Amino acid sequence: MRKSFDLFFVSSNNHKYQEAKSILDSFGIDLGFLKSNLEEIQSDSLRDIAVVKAQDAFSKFKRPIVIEDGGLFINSLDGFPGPYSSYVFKTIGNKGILNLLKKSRGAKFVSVITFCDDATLQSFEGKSSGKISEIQKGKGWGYDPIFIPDNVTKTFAELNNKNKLSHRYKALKEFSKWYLHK
Ligand code: ITT
Repeated sequence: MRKSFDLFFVSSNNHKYQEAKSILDSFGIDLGFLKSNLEEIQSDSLRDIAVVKAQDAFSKFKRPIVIEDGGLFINSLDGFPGPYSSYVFKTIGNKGILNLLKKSRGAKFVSVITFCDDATLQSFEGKSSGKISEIQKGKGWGYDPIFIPDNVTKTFAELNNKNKLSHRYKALKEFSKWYLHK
């Protein structure tokens, strides 16, 4: 029998879903997956992008959903690629980012999780600060092989506890606190 869920993660990115599911599992929330390419407006604000994505997802599926918009913000590049992370990863990728960086390597990942149902629209944010590595290390998705979070020496791709300290973990933790008491 097919399992039914009260809450769905809508995304084109299965990696993000797997991480969100494992994080929400730890808070006792069961998360289903609806794979979809959502509308992404051009904006400097992750929250504005997330809200439009959430409204698009809710209008498509008419069920309680969460979506995420996030990205990698590199300090010495004034926050680039930020909201354009998805596009930049597909074009210049990690190799291109490493070539752009000469000295200052500080960066942060930001995640905005937005919940939407027929009555509520609510966003939650999580940040993970750290730096960009000299070379790619570990086998992970996206920017994981070049991002070293604060207080550790390994990249996200090399860590086995990324889901306990990531930007996504922090945003989903805030979401869970709210969702479980709503
Ligand atoms: P959806 O919009 O369909 O959910 P997406 O992959 O386009 O999927 P985002 O717009 O949130 O998702 O993209 C941000 C990009 O930033 C993502 O494609 C990755 O390249 C990168 N990224 C975000 N969080 C990451 C993480 O935890 N580890 C590695 N890369 C990450």
